[in-house]
Amino acid sequence: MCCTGASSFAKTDARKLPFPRSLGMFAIALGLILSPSPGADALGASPFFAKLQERLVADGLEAQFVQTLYDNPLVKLEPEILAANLKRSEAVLNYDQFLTPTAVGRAARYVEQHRSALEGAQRRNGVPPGVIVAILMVETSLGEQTGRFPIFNVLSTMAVGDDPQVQTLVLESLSPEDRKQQTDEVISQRLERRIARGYQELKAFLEYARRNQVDPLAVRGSSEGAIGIPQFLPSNIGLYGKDGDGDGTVDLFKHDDAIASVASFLDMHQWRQAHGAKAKKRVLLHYNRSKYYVDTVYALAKRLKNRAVAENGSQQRRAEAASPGQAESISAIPPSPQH
Ligand SMILES: [Ca+2]
Repeated sequence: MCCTGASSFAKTDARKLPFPRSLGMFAIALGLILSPSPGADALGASPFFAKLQERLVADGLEAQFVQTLYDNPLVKLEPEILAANLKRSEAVLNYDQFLTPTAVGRAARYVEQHRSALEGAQRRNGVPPGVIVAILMVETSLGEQTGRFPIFNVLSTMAVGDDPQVQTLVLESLSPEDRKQQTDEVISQRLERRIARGYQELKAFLEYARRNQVDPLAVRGSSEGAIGIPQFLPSNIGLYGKDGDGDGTVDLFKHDDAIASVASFLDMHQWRQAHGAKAKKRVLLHYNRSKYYVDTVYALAKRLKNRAVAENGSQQRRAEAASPGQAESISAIPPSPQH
């Protein structure tokens, strides 16, 4: 389910671009100017990405690296993916699925399996395990659904989204029904936000790939460009990504790194300074601006905490029954099984 789609750090400082107020009129005008518009079989890298490559090199990326990437036949424009994001309505997504007994049970087992990383993150960043795990659950079902889209193509398409031909292709990918569900104004704003962050995220992604010896063409993620178990946008990997397993690289497809990175993100957004549900939820809003998302993460974290407390209580009672008067207080997380 990958980050409930629209999740994942939707926060960006959207650079305001001149954009038509009426997409309908805009599309008609473009159709007249550009007819016939490029078809689906003309979506190879060239010529859409030519200026983009120049810009990346001018901004410091190695020319040979950039050229080799864009020469690869796997690289292409993906207007359908960009269009799909414009028609999604997060309000109708089913967040209840994360609060079922089955989901809570899975999350609780995840806490057990990754206890060491979670406790380390709590020590370093003050973020409780339940909160981290709740985020990973809602983002990617604990790493099971990290996204199937080729990130390099997605971000490259966003980065050239201010090209009128690209915008036409994106709009043509929306069905009349899609167009009816929202006003042109809303569609326009959604597209504008993605265009505004496209280049910055692409550049951050390539820098991340270089730094961590990752093949950019091999990375798959969400249709919004978010990556890994915690669904970080690339610009956030550099800011908040942490090497949780100590292997020298940040790999958000690894659980230890994902856990450490979520804790780092929340810590740097003042989790420890936030007191009470309202303040904590305000911090979570930095992770995802959706109220539904935040309420769900908070509720799941609370259930995990209550469950851990209940388990502790029953363990303590068993210990007291076995050795009356000897039981000691234990942490909110039940102790590890002995191997
Ligand atoms: Ca690592």
